[in-house]
Amino acid sequence: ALALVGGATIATQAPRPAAAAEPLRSLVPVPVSAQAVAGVTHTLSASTKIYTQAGSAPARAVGDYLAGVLRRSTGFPLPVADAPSQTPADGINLLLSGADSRVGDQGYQLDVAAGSVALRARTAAGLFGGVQTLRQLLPAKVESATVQEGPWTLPGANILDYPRFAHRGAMLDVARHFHPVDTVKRYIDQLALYKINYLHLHLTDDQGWRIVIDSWPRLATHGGSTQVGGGPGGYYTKDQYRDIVAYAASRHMTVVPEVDMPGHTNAALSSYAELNCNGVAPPLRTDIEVGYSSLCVGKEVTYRFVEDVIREIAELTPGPYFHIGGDEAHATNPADYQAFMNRVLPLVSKYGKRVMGWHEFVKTTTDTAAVPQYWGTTTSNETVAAAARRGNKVLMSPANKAYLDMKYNASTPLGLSWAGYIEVQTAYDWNPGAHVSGVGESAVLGVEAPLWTETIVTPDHIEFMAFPRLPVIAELGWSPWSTHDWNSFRTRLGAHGPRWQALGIDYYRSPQVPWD
Ligand code: TNX
Repeated sequence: ALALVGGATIATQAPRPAAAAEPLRSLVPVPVSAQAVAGVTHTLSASTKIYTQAGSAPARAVGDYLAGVLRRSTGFPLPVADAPSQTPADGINLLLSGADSRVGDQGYQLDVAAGSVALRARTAAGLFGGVQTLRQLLPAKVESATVQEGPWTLPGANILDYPRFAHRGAMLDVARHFHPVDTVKRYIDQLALYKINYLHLHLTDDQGWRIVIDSWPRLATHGGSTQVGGGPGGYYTKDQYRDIVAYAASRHMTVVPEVDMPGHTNAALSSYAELNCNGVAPPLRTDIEVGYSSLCVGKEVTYRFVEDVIREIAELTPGPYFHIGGDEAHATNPADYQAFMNRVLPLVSKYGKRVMGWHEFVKTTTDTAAVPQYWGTTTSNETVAAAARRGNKVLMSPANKAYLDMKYNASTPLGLSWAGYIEVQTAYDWNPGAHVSGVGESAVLGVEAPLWTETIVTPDHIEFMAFPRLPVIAELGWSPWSTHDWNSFRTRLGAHGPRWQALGIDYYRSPQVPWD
């Protein structure tokens, strides 16, 4: 029902060019280069086989994943076997040799010929990205969970593709409303479609603490016991969290855990009285105020607590980053904020992780390995520009462009609007490599689309806010700036509606997009 909200209908759209219906012209993110091979097609059949690089377990895993996707809708057996040689055999070939060097460690080459489909990359991550492109070259019904009628025809093509930015992320706030493991996995699968390679989990906030910390058990059992609106909340056991991390890894996605501090900590303060400067535990909060809580900077116990938390979460984290939050510390005075970060940032390094944080924190450090995540709404920010001058890489999440929790327009039933309304064109219309003055292309690590969940409760809600804007941010992070063109983009995006429908994704039918 939500998908019907939002105003205009297809009838108000200008007719779309017929050529755009061709899958090769509807890829999101658009590849670096994609040439049609006239007169050539490749049709999958009940005897199609998938061959993967002999001796490579990661390549085999990508082949098994592809087979899993295609078997559901085609009903074909699609056996997966070692590639007999580096010459593509009859069928779909996932090879770790022969790719153009420009593909780097995330890109791929995909050549669709009459006799074979050859996907080549230098890494399994590259093959995985290429598999997402391959899916988009098949009819939308390939995404269906049940067997459909073919034909399953791919257009003849030569594609060379690699990302503009190494880091393309999405954040899910599991603190304001708790989102169980299956919801997170479903979102991971949706993110993978658009070549997102980092999942940032906002694990703690005023309203909830969502992961077990063995040395401080009340964080989860008390701090996780409610959520915005007063519902029962929840938390991940360590095994559940490991399961999320492993599932993300199987989609070539790295989890970035966030423990927000020193502000946004009411759930922790409520769980342990000794963490409060006055020794009194406040009640749990289920409202959506921000900026009122702070860890007690002057107490030693604060740093024992923070070190235990960082150590236990770092142990669950194969990825390089630990996100310390650091935003909206309005209840921590600037000297205390500096003193807190002086103690805490080295703890992240001590446990082998690289610091990421909301951009405010970067004013407290000269460490050029620290990554500020820019969430401001303006195009100048001296703290972030100064960090870029020193050599820090910046992750771009401008709230008025990349925030998936902002309403599309005044009648959007979900979301907030403090950073403005974000219709699809607004989300598309910025250049991550030139958005903040003094933070140029080479200072940008990548982009992230955060989804705060004060108003977001169910998987349907997540999907309605993320689709179609998540693919927008994904394209800004992947595709060369030279391809940036709203009319081309919106037409390509419109072709994805039937794919989302087949996947059961409840998306916002923006009137700005000519939906197929
Ligand atoms: C600001 S953005 C916050 C979050 C809220 C969000 C709602 C940022 C670093 N902090 O605490 O959830 O706005 O849009």
